Amino acid sequence: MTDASPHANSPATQRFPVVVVGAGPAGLTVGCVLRAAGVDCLVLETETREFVERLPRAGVIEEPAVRGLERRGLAGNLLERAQRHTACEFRFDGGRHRFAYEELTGRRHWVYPQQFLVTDLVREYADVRGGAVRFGVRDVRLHEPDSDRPSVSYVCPESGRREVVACEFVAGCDGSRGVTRASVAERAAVARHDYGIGWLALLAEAPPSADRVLFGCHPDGFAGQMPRGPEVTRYYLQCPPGDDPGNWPHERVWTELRRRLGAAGAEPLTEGRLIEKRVLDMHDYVTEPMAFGRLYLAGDAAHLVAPIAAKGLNLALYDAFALGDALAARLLKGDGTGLDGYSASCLRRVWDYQEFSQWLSELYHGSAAGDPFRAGTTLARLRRLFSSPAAAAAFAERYLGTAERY
Ligand code: RFL
Repeated sequence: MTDASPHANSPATQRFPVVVVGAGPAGLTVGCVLRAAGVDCLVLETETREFVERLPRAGVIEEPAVRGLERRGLAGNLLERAQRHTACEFRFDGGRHRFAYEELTGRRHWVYPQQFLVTDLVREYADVRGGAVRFGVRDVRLHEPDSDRPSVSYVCPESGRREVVACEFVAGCDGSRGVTRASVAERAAVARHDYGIGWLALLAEAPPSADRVLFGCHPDGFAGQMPRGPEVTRYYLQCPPGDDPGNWPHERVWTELRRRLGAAGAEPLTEGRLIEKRVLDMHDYVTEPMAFGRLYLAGDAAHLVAPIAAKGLNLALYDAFALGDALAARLLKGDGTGLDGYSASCLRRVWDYQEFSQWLSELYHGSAAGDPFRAGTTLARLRRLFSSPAAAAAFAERYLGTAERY
């Protein structure tokens, strides 16, 4: 919500150069970058610390994002503990097709569950770099983000009182359901894309069935396996959008996974208890611009990219690096060039990644579209990845990430 004035008569009770709304990967990274530069900021988060540190979502991190974290002193545990992946495997037409992307790009994917990264970032921000953070706040509101003196208010969970924080800049990092994006809804242009496809997102208490990511492009629908660690594995099954996870009991899930990931010579799937089962409707959006007065949006607050290409966390981190650096330059040196160019340069990267996600969606789902023509072109696209070095190189480049171009 945007209110014209924070509190009719009461003065702001706290003052920070930057208020960061949201303690996800984007908000915590902005906070860490600012603290490292010596800029004070306050992070506001509606959930508890325990909740954000346990939320399992992403797991695949691109090499440029890892290097970006490393340069900012944020990759210690990740470098020590993450799995390095050098290849993935497509399964289609009854066969297994290994795609060795490291050989083509010299790059790897890093597999590190998002909740581990968030845990590292919270610790670094709050416990090591001494950043201020309030967890469990309620009813966050933005006030006058277009003015020179914006403020943010929230209801304190302990006292139940509304607290007001005066600031110079607001970083809107509160994800797809946050208040910062909603506060500019009337002024923003929002481009949306709905794939008309659902994914049943599963976490199985079982070691991975293969040490690489598997993509099953099957006439019955897409299936995927993404290793997350020695004891937990993520699986996906294409399903109708809005499907009820209750329609997917244990036996049905494993039967479908075996069918869609089945291929000659494939190792059997390692079954385990399903500890998460939720249906994600595949959709994207992009909010333009990403800057409104002194409010700067980052991560899912600005753009959502369906998990098809595993890019959302990566985009959130690239935004956060750029925003943290730009805010520090503006506040410490009076250099506003980074902030001026922030929205346009992030959006070029976001659209590039959205286009890849859309392209990849056809590769994953075209065989099951119920349209023999699309099934035929999808199979041709899949075969081309393994017969044309140019097509393989183009895919590998985008799969591994093109972020440094922007
Ligand atoms: P987040 O992580 O949603 O964090 C936003 C934070 O803001 C808080 N919040 C508020 N705080 C204060 N005031 C309010 N009014 C607030 N409203 C909300 C929330 O509680 C939360 O703590 O956004 P951020 O930081 O932009 O990070 C984005 C990523 O989390 C997201 O893009 C990825 O998880 C997407 N994604 C994947 N991305 C990848 O790069 N690789 C993957 O392999 C990958 N797998 C996935 C995914 C997303 C998934 N789901 C659940 C949609 C797998 C799944 C299943």
